[in-house]
Amino acid sequence: MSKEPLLHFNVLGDHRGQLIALEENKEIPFDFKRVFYIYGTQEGIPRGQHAHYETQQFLICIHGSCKVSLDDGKEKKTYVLDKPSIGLYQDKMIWGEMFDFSSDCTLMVLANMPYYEEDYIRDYTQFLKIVTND
Ligand code: T46
Repeated sequence: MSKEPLLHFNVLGDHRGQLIALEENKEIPFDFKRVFYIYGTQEGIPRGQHAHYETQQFLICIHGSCKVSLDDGKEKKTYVLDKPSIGLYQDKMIWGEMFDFSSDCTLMVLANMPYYEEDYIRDYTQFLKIVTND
């Protein structure tokens, strides 16, 4: 993985509490066209387990915690998302898996494209073939 994907946001806090603002092409490194969030993930169940041809994603755990592994076909790294002040960039053609969800976890995802199932690579062997030009 070339660039550090884990980003720490500026927290605008005062005596009332905290606020984090995310803008396209500033804190989030792309224009976003879609927001979705997953929650209520059952214990021991992983999610994701796919890559995208073109979709870039930015993952923020806005409540609770989870882990995310990012794999470019050569190297796999795991990140802990356990506060709303950090976010993880998942570039296109990076295999992502989300796991170890706390029962109260809400994982919000910003994406640069609308949802297209055709953009998903859900087979790891196929993913490896593509990234290694095999
Ligand atoms: C990711 C993790 C965190 C839609 O209709 N629209 C959407 O925008 C999305 C993301 C999904 N769907 C449908 C497709 C499936 O019928 O919702 C169903 C569940 O999707 P999926 O099995 O891909 O869910 P997860 O939790 O394994 O993965 C999702 C995202 O797909 C993925 O990109 O990063 O959440």
